[in-house]
Amino acid sequence: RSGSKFSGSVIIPAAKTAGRTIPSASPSENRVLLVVDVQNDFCPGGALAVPGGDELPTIINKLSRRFAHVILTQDWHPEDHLSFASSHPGAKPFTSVELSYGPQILWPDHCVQNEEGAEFHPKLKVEHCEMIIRKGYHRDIDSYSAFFENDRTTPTGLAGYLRERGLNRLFLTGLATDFCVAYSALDARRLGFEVTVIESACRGIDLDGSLEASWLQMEEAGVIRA
Ligand code: VGL
Ligand code: ZN
Repeated sequence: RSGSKFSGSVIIPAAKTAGRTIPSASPSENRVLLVVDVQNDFCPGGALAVPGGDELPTIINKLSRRFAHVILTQDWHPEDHLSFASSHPGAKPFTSVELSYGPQILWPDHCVQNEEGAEFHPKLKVEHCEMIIRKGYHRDIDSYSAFFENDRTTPTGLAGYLRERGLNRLFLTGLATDFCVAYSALDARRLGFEVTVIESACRGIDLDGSLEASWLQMEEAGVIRA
C-alpha cells in the first residue's frame, strides 16, 4: 500500500530469556527443538524415574535458547490407563502383555492427569515454547511417540502442525531415550522429517538392553546421533 512506512517486512525484536537472545522466528527457520516428557515422574523421586533425568532441565533450558521453535510433549494418562500394571490384576510392572495393538510393557502408575507427577520438572524453563502436545490420554492405548499412538496409526496431530509451519528439521531431547524419544525419532523419519537426537540431552530407562537396541534402530532409520 502506497504511503505506508512499512515496506513488506516487519522487524520483530528478539525475545529475551535469562539474558540470552532467542532467535526470532523468520519464515525460513525450519528447525524445531522437541523436548520429550521432562516430567516429575520420569525424574529421580518420581514413579518411573529415569536415572539422571533431573540433569536435563538445565541442559535443555540452555539448548532451547538456540531455537526459535520449541515444542514440549507431556505424557498424560487417565488414572486407569491400560499401560499401568495396576490395571491388570496380578500383573507386575516391567512385564509385557498382549493388547489389541500388540505387545505392551506394563509400567508403574505414572503421569496421571493433573497430578504432580505429570507436571513438567520445576527447573524446566522454556518460556518461548510454542506448543505442548499431550499423549497417552486414551485409556485403551499407550502413546510413546509424539506422532502416533502405540498402534502406530492413530496420529497425535504433531506431523500436521510441523508440516503446515514448514518445520522439517527436528532436534530431539528428553526422556526416555529408548522409549518416547526413540519412538518419536523413528516415526519422524518414517514421515520424512530430518531428525537429530541430541544424546547429551536425553536419558534412558534401559530395560533388557533396550537402550542399545533403540540406538541401532535409530541409526538404521537415518537418525543423526549428535
Ligand atoms: C515413557 C514409558 C511409559 C517415556 C512414557 O516417556 O519414555 N516411557 N510412558
Ligand atoms: Zn506413559
